[in-house]
Amino acid sequence: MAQDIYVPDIGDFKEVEVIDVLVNPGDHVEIDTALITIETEKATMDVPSTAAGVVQSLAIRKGDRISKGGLILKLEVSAAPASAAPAVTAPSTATVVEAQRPPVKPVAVAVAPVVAPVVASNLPVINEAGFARAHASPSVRRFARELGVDLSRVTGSGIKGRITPEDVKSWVKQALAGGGSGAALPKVPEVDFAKFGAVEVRPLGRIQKISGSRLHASWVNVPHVWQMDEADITDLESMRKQLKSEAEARNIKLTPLAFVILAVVKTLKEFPVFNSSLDASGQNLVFKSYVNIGFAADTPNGLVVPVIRNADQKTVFGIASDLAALSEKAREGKLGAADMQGGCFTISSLGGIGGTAFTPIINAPEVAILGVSRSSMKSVYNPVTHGFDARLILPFTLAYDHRVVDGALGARFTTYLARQLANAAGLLAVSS
Ligand code: CAO
Repeated sequence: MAQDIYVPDIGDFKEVEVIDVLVNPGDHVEIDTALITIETEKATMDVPSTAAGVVQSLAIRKGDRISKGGLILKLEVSAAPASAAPAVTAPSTATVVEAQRPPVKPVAVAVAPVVAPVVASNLPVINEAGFARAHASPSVRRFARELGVDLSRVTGSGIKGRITPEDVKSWVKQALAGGGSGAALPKVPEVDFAKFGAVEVRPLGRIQKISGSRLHASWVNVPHVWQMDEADITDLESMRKQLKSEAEARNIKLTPLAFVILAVVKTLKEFPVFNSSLDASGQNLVFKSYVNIGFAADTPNGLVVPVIRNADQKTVFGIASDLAALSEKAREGKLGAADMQGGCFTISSLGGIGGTAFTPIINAPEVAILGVSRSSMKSVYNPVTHGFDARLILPFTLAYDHRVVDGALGARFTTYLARQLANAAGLLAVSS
């Protein structure tokens, strides 16, 4: 037998927005099962079923506006309709809603029935004040209680940031995946782009998927600080030009990056903590006596990081030669796993493309990365002549793991590095 289910008495509210439809045709519902969630100016509340049965058809959709007596859905009921209809479940604020169809006395429903949490042992203790303030319907609150989820930690992806059952589920999944740390990430809202125009879906490439998850792991695990600085490379650039013919004779292309690597190696020797890594426990630093420098290479298949081994034992020509050979191998997609392992510190150079600065993500478990941008001529004050000189200035950014490196040390590193780059003769003296 079919039975219509109507909106009960919801107090003085009229034309209230339906912010969620909680059932679909074919679903079995019991008396009290939440059917829809509505939102008034004061509260969010669930409207429960007044009968048990199977949903035949829905009369409303998300976003519709309803008032008392409006049809919600048709139900195929197996038994006689329940004589006493339940109340609208308590709203998420402290308001107690009077609601019955047919109208009867107001009934207050406990907001927080304490059910033994299913996964509570892995989740942080619930902050009751925060839980009470969370923007969620009673059914979602009940669901969160059952799972032991503190709603104050969950970010809502629903209308006006309302927390949906899916948000609670994904929070639990992430908390469990995070080894019980409870450090769940808020979900990025899902958008049906096709609703707004034609779209084409292309899967990410293999390298993008691998580097994407490593970058994401670093982004969420490592507290980054970015220290910007610039170096006067006027003398270094003239030195590079002088060395060009010698490089060509050796069949080597000498780009500024080879000199930057040389200067970084010297700086790492001065500040060995930047050549270390935190061990898996996060309690110890592993210092390496070798210096292997990774560099980000842009390839048709995505970003890869080949490694120049023992860069501290190489001349600028040796470094430039490795740089060119590994870059070519990378672009041809021929790098082996060994070519990309053992790095201590990474350099990402966008100098060949452009830009004045960027903030690179650390290639964890390394503790720092250097981002190099494009050099340009600038007018620089000369304290001796009190005039301005045209100088070639190279901007760069050091990103470091703040668990390992303090701000003062980060600034000392960049200052020292800038000094090495400015002192071309001194730099090349170490590059025998
Ligand atoms: N300022 C001004 N010019 C620069 C420069 C700088 N900082 N760095 C390089 N150049 C110039 C070079 O001298 C070269 O000029 P010529 O062709 O006139 O000699 C030109 O730019 C191109 O250099 P290059 O890119 O071929 O060579 P490279 O050694 O500088 O870099 C490599 C090699 C593999 C790092 C680079 O090709 C590359 O892939 N860069 C992109 C890295 C990347 O994607 N990083 C972002 C990763 S996400 O954080």
